[in-house]
Amino acid sequence: MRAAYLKCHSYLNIVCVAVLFFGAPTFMPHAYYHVIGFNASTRLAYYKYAAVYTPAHCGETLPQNTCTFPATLTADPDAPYWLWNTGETTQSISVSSPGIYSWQTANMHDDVVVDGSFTGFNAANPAFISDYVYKIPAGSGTLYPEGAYTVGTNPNAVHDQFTSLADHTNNTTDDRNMMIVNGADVKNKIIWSEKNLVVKPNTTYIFSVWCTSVSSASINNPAQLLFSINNVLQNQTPISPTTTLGQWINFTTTWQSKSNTKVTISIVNQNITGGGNDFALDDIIFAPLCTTYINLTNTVPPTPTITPR
Ligand SMILES: [Ca+2]
Repeated sequence: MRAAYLKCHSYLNIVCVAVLFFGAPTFMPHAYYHVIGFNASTRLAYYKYAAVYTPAHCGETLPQNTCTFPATLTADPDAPYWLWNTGETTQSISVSSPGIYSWQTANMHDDVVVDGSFTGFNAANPAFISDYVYKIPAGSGTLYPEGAYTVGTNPNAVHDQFTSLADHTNNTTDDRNMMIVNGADVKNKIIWSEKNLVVKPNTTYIFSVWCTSVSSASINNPAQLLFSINNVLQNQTPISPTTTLGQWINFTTTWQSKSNTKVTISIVNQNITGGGNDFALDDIIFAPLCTTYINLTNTVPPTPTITPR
Protein backbone atom coordinates (compact mmCIF):
# COMPACT_ATOMS: atom_id res chain seq x y z
CA MET A 1 0.00 0.00 0.00
CA ARG A 2 1.52 3.31 -1.02
CA ALA A 3 -0.95 5.66 0.57
CA ALA A 4 -2.82 5.65 3.76
CA TYR A 5 -5.05 7.88 5.75
CA LEU A 6 -3.64 8.27 9.18
CA LYS A 7 -5.71 8.92 12.25
CA CYS A 8 -4.00 11.32 14.63
CA HIS A 9 -3.98 11.77 18.32
CA SER A 10 -5.40 15.19 19.00
CA TYR A 11 -2.54 16.15 21.29
CA LEU A 12 -0.07 16.09 18.41
CA ASN A 13 0.66 19.52 16.98
CA ILE A 14 0.76 18.36 13.42
CA VAL A 15 -1.57 18.43 10.50
CA CYS A 16 -2.53 14.93 9.65
CA VAL A 17 -4.12 14.42 6.27
CA ALA A 18 -3.76 11.87 3.54
CA VAL A 19 -0.08 11.13 3.37
CA LEU A 20 1.65 9.56 0.43
CA PHE A 21 4.10 6.89 1.37
CA PHE A 22 7.04 5.87 -0.74
CA GLY A 23 8.45 2.52 0.10
CA ALA A 24 6.12 2.19 3.04
CA PRO A 25 5.48 -1.28 4.40
CA THR A 26 2.30 -3.14 3.73
CA PHE A 27 -0.31 -2.31 6.27
CA MET A 28 -2.16 -4.95 8.18
CA PRO A 29 -5.85 -5.13 7.43
CA HIS A 30 -8.39 -4.39 10.13
CA ALA A 31 -6.06 -2.17 12.14
CA TYR A 32 -5.98 1.54 12.83
CA TYR A 33 -2.69 3.35 12.52
CA HIS A 34 -1.94 6.32 14.71
CA VAL A 35 0.81 8.83 14.07
CA ILE A 36 2.70 9.17 17.31
CA GLY A 37 5.44 11.57 16.22
CA PHE A 38 6.72 13.61 13.32
CA ASN A 39 10.21 14.99 12.66
CA ALA A 40 10.02 18.01 10.31
CA SER A 41 13.74 18.04 9.40
CA THR A 42 13.96 14.37 8.48
CA ARG A 43 10.35 14.15 7.37
CA LEU A 44 9.98 10.90 9.18
CA ALA A 45 6.70 9.93 10.72
CA TYR A 46 6.54 7.46 13.52
CA TYR A 47 3.44 5.44 13.92
CA LYS A 48 2.17 2.40 15.70
CA TYR A 49 -0.63 -0.05 15.52
CA ALA A 50 -3.38 1.06 17.80
CA ALA A 51 -5.72 -1.27 19.59
CA VAL A 52 -6.90 -4.02 17.28
CA TYR A 53 -10.55 -3.47 16.49
CA THR A 54 -12.22 -5.85 14.12
CA PRO A 55 -15.78 -7.05 14.40
CA ALA A 56 -15.32 -10.72 13.67
CA HIS A 57 -17.97 -12.93 12.17
CA CYS A 58 -19.09 -16.29 13.35
CA GLY A 59 -16.78 -19.16 12.41
CA GLU A 60 -13.84 -17.12 11.12
CA THR A 61 -10.25 -17.33 12.19
CA LEU A 62 -8.72 -13.89 12.13
CA PRO A 63 -4.98 -13.21 12.10
CA GLN A 64 -4.43 -9.90 13.83
CA ASN A 65 -1.35 -8.05 14.88
CA THR A 66 -0.47 -5.44 17.43
CA CYS A 67 2.84 -3.98 18.52
CA THR A 68 1.53 -2.64 21.77
CA PHE A 69 -0.28 -4.16 24.69
CA PRO A 70 -2.83 -4.10 26.10
CA ALA A 71 -4.81 -4.67 22.92
CA THR A 72 -8.55 -4.68 22.56
CA LEU A 73 -10.30 -7.58 20.85
CA THR A 74 -13.83 -6.95 19.70
CA ALA A 75 -16.47 -9.45 18.65
CA ASP A 76 -19.41 -9.05 16.29
CA PRO A 77 -21.77 -6.45 17.78
CA ASP A 78 -24.77 -8.24 16.31
CA ALA A 79 -24.12 -11.53 18.12
CA PRO A 80 -26.72 -12.33 20.79
CA TYR A 81 -24.03 -12.78 23.44
CA TRP A 82 -20.29 -13.28 23.78
CA LEU A 83 -18.37 -15.82 25.83
CA TRP A 84 -14.58 -15.42 25.54
CA ASN A 85 -12.08 -18.15 26.32
CA THR A 86 -10.92 -15.81 29.06
CA GLY A 87 -14.33 -16.19 30.72
CA GLU A 88 -15.35 -12.61 29.99
CA THR A 89 -18.80 -11.91 28.52
CA THR A 90 -18.42 -8.37 27.18
CA GLN A 91 -18.28 -7.54 23.46
CA SER A 92 -14.70 -6.26 23.78
CA ILE A 93 -11.92 -7.51 25.98
CA SER A 94 -8.45 -6.21 26.76
CA VAL A 95 -5.54 -8.64 26.50
CA SER A 96 -1.92 -8.21 27.51
CA SER A 97 -0.05 -10.86 25.53
CA PRO A 98 -0.02 -12.62 22.13
CA GLY A 99 -1.95 -15.84 21.74
CA ILE A 100 -5.02 -17.44 20.27
CA TYR A 101 -8.21 -16.02 21.72
CA SER A 102 -11.75 -17.10 20.94
CA TRP A 103 -15.31 -16.07 21.60
CA GLN A 104 -18.39 -18.20 21.46
CA THR A 105 -21.94 -17.29 20.54
CA ALA A 106 -25.06 -18.63 18.85
CA ASN A 107 -25.05 -18.58 15.04
CA MET A 108 -28.27 -16.68 14.49
CA HIS A 109 -28.28 -17.41 10.78
CA ASP A 110 -29.24 -20.98 11.65
CA ASP A 111 -31.54 -20.27 14.60
CA VAL A 112 -34.46 -22.71 14.27
CA VAL A 113 -36.88 -21.08 16.73
CA VAL A 114 -39.85 -19.41 15.06
CA ASP A 115 -40.44 -15.88 16.39
CA GLY A 116 -38.42 -16.33 19.58
CA SER A 117 -38.72 -12.57 20.16
CA PHE A 118 -42.56 -12.74 20.09
CA THR A 119 -42.44 -9.71 17.78
CA GLY A 120 -44.77 -11.32 15.26
CA PHE A 121 -47.02 -13.09 17.77
CA ASN A 122 -50.35 -14.13 16.27
CA ALA A 123 -52.85 -15.30 18.88
CA ALA A 124 -54.89 -17.12 16.24
CA ASN A 125 -51.87 -19.11 15.07
CA PRO A 126 -49.05 -18.98 17.61
CA ALA A 127 -45.66 -20.38 16.63
CA PHE A 128 -45.37 -22.22 19.95
CA ILE A 129 -47.57 -24.41 22.14
CA SER A 130 -48.20 -24.10 25.88
CA ASP A 131 -49.97 -26.02 28.64
CA TYR A 132 -50.79 -22.65 30.14
CA VAL A 133 -54.08 -20.94 29.31
CA TYR A 134 -53.75 -18.12 26.81
CA LYS A 135 -55.57 -14.95 27.82
CA ILE A 136 -56.41 -12.19 25.38
CA PRO A 137 -55.09 -8.93 26.86
CA ALA A 138 -58.12 -7.29 28.51
CA GLY A 139 -56.89 -5.01 31.24
CA SER A 140 -55.33 -5.46 34.67
CA GLY A 141 -57.24 -8.64 35.51
CA THR A 142 -56.15 -10.55 32.41
CA LEU A 143 -53.68 -12.93 34.06
CA TYR A 144 -55.86 -14.11 36.96
CA PRO A 145 -55.65 -16.85 38.19
CA GLU A 146 -52.36 -18.81 38.07
CA GLY A 147 -51.41 -20.91 35.09
CA ALA A 148 -52.14 -18.27 32.48
CA TYR A 149 -50.08 -16.36 29.96
CA THR A 150 -50.40 -13.66 27.38
CA VAL A 151 -48.11 -11.89 24.97
CA GLY A 152 -47.78 -8.14 25.26
CA THR A 153 -45.56 -5.15 25.79
CA ASN A 154 -46.22 -4.34 29.46
CA PRO A 155 -46.87 -6.80 32.33
CA ASN A 156 -48.64 -4.11 34.36
CA ALA A 157 -51.23 -3.78 31.63
CA VAL A 158 -52.40 -7.37 32.14
CA HIS A 159 -52.10 -7.82 35.94
CA ASP A 160 -52.50 -5.13 38.58
CA GLN A 161 -49.78 -6.69 40.79
CA PHE A 162 -47.26 -6.86 37.95
CA THR A 163 -44.83 -4.06 37.25
CA SER A 164 -44.29 -1.95 34.14
CA LEU A 165 -41.19 -3.03 32.27
CA ALA A 166 -39.94 -3.30 28.70
CA ASP A 167 -39.21 -6.46 26.73
CA HIS A 168 -35.68 -7.73 26.09
CA THR A 169 -35.64 -7.48 22.29
CA ASN A 170 -35.66 -3.68 22.27
CA ASN A 171 -36.53 -3.58 18.57
CA THR A 172 -37.22 -0.13 17.17
CA THR A 173 -40.06 -1.19 14.90
CA ASP A 174 -42.97 -3.60 15.33
CA ASP A 175 -44.32 -4.79 18.63
CA ARG A 176 -41.95 -5.06 21.58
CA ASN A 177 -43.67 -8.18 22.84
CA MET A 178 -42.70 -10.64 25.55
CA MET A 179 -44.41 -13.74 26.93
CA ILE A 180 -45.93 -12.72 30.29
CA VAL A 181 -46.68 -15.61 32.64
CA ASN A 182 -48.51 -16.13 35.91
CA GLY A 183 -46.78 -19.33 37.10
CA ALA A 184 -48.99 -22.40 37.55
CA ASP A 185 -49.31 -24.38 40.77
CA VAL A 186 -48.61 -27.64 38.92
CA LYS A 187 -45.06 -28.82 38.23
CA ASN A 188 -43.60 -29.36 34.77
CA LYS A 189 -46.41 -27.82 32.82
CA ILE A 190 -45.03 -26.68 29.49
CA ILE A 191 -44.78 -22.90 29.46
CA TRP A 192 -43.40 -22.67 25.93
CA SER A 193 -42.51 -25.33 23.38
CA GLU A 194 -41.80 -25.67 19.67
CA LYS A 195 -41.94 -29.12 18.12
CA ASN A 196 -40.06 -30.97 15.39
CA LEU A 197 -37.65 -28.19 14.54
CA VAL A 198 -35.19 -29.25 11.84
CA VAL A 199 -31.59 -29.43 13.09
CA LYS A 200 -28.25 -30.49 11.64
CA PRO A 201 -26.87 -33.81 12.92
CA ASN A 202 -23.58 -33.94 14.80
CA THR A 203 -23.81 -30.29 15.74
CA THR A 204 -23.66 -28.57 19.09
CA TYR A 205 -26.65 -26.33 19.67
CA ILE A 206 -27.28 -23.70 22.28
CA PHE A 207 -30.71 -23.24 23.86
CA SER A 208 -30.97 -19.72 25.20
CA VAL A 209 -33.75 -17.70 26.82
CA TRP A 210 -33.98 -14.33 28.52
CA CYS A 211 -36.12 -14.07 31.61
CA THR A 212 -37.17 -11.58 34.26
CA SER A 213 -39.48 -11.57 37.24
CA VAL A 214 -42.44 -9.23 36.80
CA SER A 215 -43.99 -8.81 40.27
CA SER A 216 -42.64 -7.72 43.64
CA ALA A 217 -43.98 -10.96 45.15
CA SER A 218 -41.61 -12.82 42.82
CA ILE A 219 -38.56 -11.26 44.45
CA ASN A 220 -38.87 -13.79 47.28
CA ASN A 221 -40.54 -16.44 45.19
CA PRO A 222 -39.18 -16.46 41.63
CA ALA A 223 -40.01 -19.07 39.01
CA GLN A 224 -37.84 -22.20 38.80
CA LEU A 225 -37.30 -23.00 35.16
CA LEU A 226 -35.96 -26.07 33.41
CA PHE A 227 -35.03 -26.66 29.79
CA SER A 228 -36.42 -29.76 28.11
CA ILE A 229 -35.04 -31.13 24.82
CA ASN A 230 -36.79 -34.11 23.23
CA ASN A 231 -38.55 -34.60 26.57
CA VAL A 232 -35.28 -34.84 28.52
CA LEU A 233 -34.80 -32.22 31.25
CA GLN A 234 -31.42 -30.58 30.68
CA ASN A 235 -30.53 -28.76 33.88
CA GLN A 236 -30.67 -30.60 37.17
CA THR A 237 -30.93 -27.40 39.17
CA PRO A 238 -33.81 -25.09 38.25
CA ILE A 239 -32.83 -21.63 37.15
CA SER A 240 -34.59 -18.57 38.50
CA PRO A 241 -35.08 -15.17 36.92
CA THR A 242 -33.59 -12.15 38.58
CA THR A 243 -35.08 -10.79 41.74
CA THR A 244 -34.68 -7.29 40.31
CA LEU A 245 -37.80 -6.50 38.35
CA GLY A 246 -37.10 -5.70 34.72
CA GLN A 247 -33.49 -6.94 34.83
CA TRP A 248 -33.33 -9.53 32.08
CA ILE A 249 -31.14 -12.55 32.78
CA ASN A 250 -29.91 -14.99 30.15
CA PHE A 251 -30.00 -18.74 30.68
CA THR A 252 -28.42 -21.21 28.30
CA THR A 253 -27.77 -24.89 27.92
CA THR A 254 -25.93 -26.75 25.16
CA TRP A 255 -27.02 -29.91 23.35
CA GLN A 256 -25.27 -32.23 20.91
CA SER A 257 -27.63 -33.26 18.10
CA LYS A 258 -25.74 -36.53 17.31
CA SER A 259 -27.93 -38.35 14.76
CA ASN A 260 -31.03 -36.24 15.42
CA THR A 261 -32.47 -34.20 12.56
CA LYS A 262 -35.50 -32.91 14.45
CA VAL A 263 -35.89 -31.59 17.95
CA THR A 264 -38.65 -30.57 20.32
CA ILE A 265 -37.64 -27.93 22.84
CA SER A 266 -39.59 -26.77 25.88
CA ILE A 267 -39.36 -24.61 28.96
CA VAL A 268 -41.10 -25.85 32.11
CA ASN A 269 -41.56 -24.45 35.63
CA GLN A 270 -40.88 -26.28 38.91
CA ASN A 271 -42.25 -23.62 41.25
CA ILE A 272 -45.81 -24.44 42.34
CA THR A 273 -46.30 -21.63 44.84
CA GLY A 274 -48.96 -19.19 43.67
CA GLY A 275 -47.82 -15.99 45.42
CA GLY A 276 -45.11 -14.56 43.21
CA ASN A 277 -43.78 -16.96 40.58
CA ASP A 278 -44.58 -14.39 37.92
CA PHE A 279 -42.20 -13.88 35.05
CA ALA A 280 -41.65 -12.95 31.42
CA LEU A 281 -39.72 -14.76 28.69
CA ASP A 282 -38.17 -13.28 25.57
CA ASP A 283 -35.65 -13.89 22.77
CA ILE A 284 -35.67 -17.68 22.83
CA ILE A 285 -32.90 -19.09 20.63
CA PHE A 286 -31.98 -22.60 19.52
CA ALA A 287 -28.99 -22.25 17.23
CA PRO A 288 -25.66 -23.90 16.45
CA LEU A 289 -22.88 -22.95 18.78
CA CYS A 290 -20.18 -21.01 16.97
CA THR A 291 -16.64 -20.20 18.01
CA THR A 292 -14.54 -17.52 16.31
CA TYR A 293 -10.78 -17.46 16.82
CA ILE A 294 -8.43 -14.49 16.84
CA ASN A 295 -4.75 -15.31 16.39
CA LEU A 296 -3.09 -12.29 17.93
CA THR A 297 0.57 -11.78 17.09
CA ASN A 298 3.06 -9.16 18.14
CA THR A 299 5.16 -7.70 15.32
CA VAL A 300 6.69 -4.23 15.41
CA PRO A 301 6.43 -2.66 11.94
CA PRO A 302 9.42 -0.79 10.45
CA THR A 303 9.39 3.00 10.49
CA PRO A 304 8.28 4.41 7.12
CA THR A 305 9.79 7.31 5.25
CA ILE A 306 7.26 9.86 4.09
CA THR A 307 7.37 12.69 1.62
CA PRO A 308 4.81 15.44 2.12
CA ARG A 309 2.74 16.48 -0.85
CA1 LIG B 1 -39.54 -9.31 22.45
